[in-house]
Amino acid sequence: MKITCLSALLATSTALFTACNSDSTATKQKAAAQTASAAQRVYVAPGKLDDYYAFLSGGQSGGVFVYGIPSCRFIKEIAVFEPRAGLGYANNPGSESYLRLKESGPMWGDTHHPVLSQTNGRYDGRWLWINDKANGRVARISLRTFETAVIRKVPNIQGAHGLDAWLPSCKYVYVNGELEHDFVQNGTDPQQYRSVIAFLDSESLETKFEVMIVGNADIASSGKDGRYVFSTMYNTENAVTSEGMIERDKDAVAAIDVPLAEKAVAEGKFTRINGVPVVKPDEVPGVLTLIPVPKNPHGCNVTPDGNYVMASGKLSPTVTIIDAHSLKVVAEPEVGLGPLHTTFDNRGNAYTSLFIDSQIVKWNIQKAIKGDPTYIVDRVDVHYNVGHTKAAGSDTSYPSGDWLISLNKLSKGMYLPVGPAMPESQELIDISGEKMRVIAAFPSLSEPHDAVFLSRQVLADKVVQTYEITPTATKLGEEKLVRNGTQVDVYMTCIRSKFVPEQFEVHSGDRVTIHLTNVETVRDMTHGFALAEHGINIAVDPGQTQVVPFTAGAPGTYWYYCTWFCSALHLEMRGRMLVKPIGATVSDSIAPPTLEKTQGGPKQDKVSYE
Ligand code: RUQ
Ligand code: CUA
Ligand code: CA
Repeated sequence: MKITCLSALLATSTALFTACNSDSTATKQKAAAQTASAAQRVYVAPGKLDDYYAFLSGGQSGGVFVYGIPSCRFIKEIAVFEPRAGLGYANNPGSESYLRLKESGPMWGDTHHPVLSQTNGRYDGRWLWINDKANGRVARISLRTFETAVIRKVPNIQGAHGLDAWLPSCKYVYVNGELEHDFVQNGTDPQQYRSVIAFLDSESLETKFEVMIVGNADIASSGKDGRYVFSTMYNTENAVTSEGMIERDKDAVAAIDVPLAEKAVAEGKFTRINGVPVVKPDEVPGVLTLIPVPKNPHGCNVTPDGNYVMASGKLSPTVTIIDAHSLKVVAEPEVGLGPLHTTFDNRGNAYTSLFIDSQIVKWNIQKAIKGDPTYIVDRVDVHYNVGHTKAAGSDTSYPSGDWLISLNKLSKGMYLPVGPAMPESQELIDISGEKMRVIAAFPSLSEPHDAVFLSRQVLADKVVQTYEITPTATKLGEEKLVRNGTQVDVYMTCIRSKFVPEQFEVHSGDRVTIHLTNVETVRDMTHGFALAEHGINIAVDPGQTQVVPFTAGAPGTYWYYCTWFCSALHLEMRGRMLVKPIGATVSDSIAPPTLEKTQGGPKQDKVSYE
């Protein structure tokens, strides 16, 4: 309509102009009413809570973004595979988060697929798993604290891509190796290239076993009855060039019979490679079934009832519907150009993202299976080039059917121009009615791939107010300095608005370890500890103890101060590390200097207000 109006105006035809103008009054009124009702749908008054958490993967930002839905308000970034100095995460060599990340691989990651834990087909609010495609890792985030709890490197995998939990038990999370290589001989001959689908203990993330495949595994979705897990494969050619990867007319959906793989492992029918039992399908018939689908499929999504797997065509304008029990293809409805991912409501509809068409298409699953030509229900334009799409609860057995998020790769002119690079964009779509309705758009840092919604009710009594005090925590009144040659341990507490101690003495070159416990007992009273000239900045949440080692620099006075604005005396919340020359006498006392002593030095002259 806008375009028509515009061209009419440009044509400067009076007749057209009048027609357009009278038409536009009604149009404007309608648009205003629509805007108002859309605004109402996402309006969450200040202080009121959203209905859902949306966990968006962070892509090359290496973390997870938490948004409130429907308001689309950004709430938190969970740092996972990349240091975040502002959050005191993995930025101080020697701290717990630093060591955990460092031990697992590089200090950055590429997160694609957030997966929530389930019990009895519903989200249970325990954990969120996320993959690092770049460095072959998987992490588990605790939803009690919204912090990374475990990061593990997966052996034999390059390009840890598709991720899902084996349902219904969530005994394993499994991750797909997208990039084939020779992990047996470490050679370069493409003939020897293989990939694996790895099954990790869902809590410890230790790799329990792997199933070897020829070609690659891309996107993952688990069946719901404790038998098969599914993965799309776009490179069954096992090719090493993009032309080679699109040579065949058909690629596949891989179905792995998990109990059969477990049995093979128990019976010793595996080869141990880099410490992991690897099951080879030619030695264990039935463990891997390849279901042919049109070339280079992408998304893989099991329906909430567990009856079908949908493989989105990508290069084919179709979605292949596979019976998740018999593994037979039952239908291949055409949906539009560039189908990537499919998600579900609670009324038997599927929603497929169309990358090339820049649309979400809603279609009825049973109608498509029965060959009823009216299976397409609705289409809506998104802005622009959607990758993943996810409806609330779509991965569970009980989707909610109210909201859907469209994760768009390009935002173009959607937001104020901020240079050649623009933010990623998400759109929130109301799917509660027959017709879809785009309600809001919101930007984010680069680059969310996928998202999951979690109803706030699920976490209502699960998110902790404070960390549990650990046995190694420093208690109020028990602060101390322990010197052992050149190793100095300072056991410190903090509470509004004071560090104890407010001073300690070390020698230049000493290995100093600060053990800082935040003894606050209420939520949200985080304190920071930044140490001048030593590159140290940690954040300590209520109840938490952070340990940070460093080497004391040249002799002098170095202030440490709180980096989180915590109280009216936040700026005064600081203390001194007194570094003495090697060989000088140092005191182990952490008692504050006497008043007499502090007042002994020069003072500012009386302040005049003239
Ligand atoms: S991929 S746009 Cu990593 Cu999830 Cu499909
Ligand atoms: Cu503690 Cu600011
Ligand atoms: Ca192919």
